[in-house]
Amino acid sequence: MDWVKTGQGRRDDMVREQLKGKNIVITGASGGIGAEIAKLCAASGANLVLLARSIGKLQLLQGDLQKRHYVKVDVFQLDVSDTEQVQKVFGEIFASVGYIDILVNNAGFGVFREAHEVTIDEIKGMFNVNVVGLMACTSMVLPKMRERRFGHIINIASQAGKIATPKSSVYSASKHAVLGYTNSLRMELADYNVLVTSVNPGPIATNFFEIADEKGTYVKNVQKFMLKPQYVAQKVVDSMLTKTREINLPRWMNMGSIVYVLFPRLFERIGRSVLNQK
Ligand code: NJP
Repeated sequence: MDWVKTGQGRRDDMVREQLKGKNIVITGASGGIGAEIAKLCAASGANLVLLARSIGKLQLLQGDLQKRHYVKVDVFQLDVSDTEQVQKVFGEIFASVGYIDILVNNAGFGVFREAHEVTIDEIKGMFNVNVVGLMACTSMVLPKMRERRFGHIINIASQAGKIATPKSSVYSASKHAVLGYTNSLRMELADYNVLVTSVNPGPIATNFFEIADEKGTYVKNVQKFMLKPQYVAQKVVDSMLTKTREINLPRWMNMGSIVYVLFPRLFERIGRSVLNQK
């Protein structure tokens, strides 16, 4: 009985209806936010293409989603930092599904250490995955999305792309790059009806910190305001095929970035110790 549904209930139905039968590609779908986004999209009747290096985890998720939701789920092993592999895999994706409606660039990782402690290989690793990989996957979908004048590119960036904090110089730089790219892309694609959204979360309870936070200091310090991956995923899915410029979570954290832009010197002076949680 639709007439008794709340505003939220009606919105959920609309999202579900919009995503039904759409082809959605998610990078880094073997765990964390990516896997949660995949579950919600499958529940909405979307066809999925799931990408990550851990093919075994992808196959488990594929089996589960197909059984629960009767949707088509393709999985491909892909290291997004290998640009030749990106071209090959996207060729196979187009051969399998024809076109892509939504690309979620989610694959990424961070290493939280002071700049002088990060190795050159780690610097290259973060930029090759978080930045070059994201751009390479985007390049693969752009020609068809522009031609069809339809599509949505969702880039998982970070609040670290807006406020750089101690011990995250390289990760933060990589996410600043993602935001710069995303903002330009949005303007380039505005006349082609292709939507572009950035997602800027604060800390989320995922395996991300197994690599990022070797000593567990950060996780301990920010435990009380860690976001649940299911919550972040729901916000991402709610934004699909809508003109959402940015998703900032939690909202209060984004206020910090606004104050930072307005009063950078003061913010760094006062905020340095508060921001030094790693
Ligand atoms: O992390 P995690 P999240 N090629 O570790 C994949 C951003 N973020 O879900 O390849 C392809 O559970 C990896 O798969 P696998 C963050 O920067 C997070 O939290 O099999 N895929 C796995 O599926 C990232 O962009 C927080 O190992 C690669 C996935 O990426 C996104 O959220 C806060 C890959 C990572 O899952 C998802 O991270 C924030 C590669 N080379 C932004 N390398 C947070 N958690 O606090 C990794 O602001 N993956």
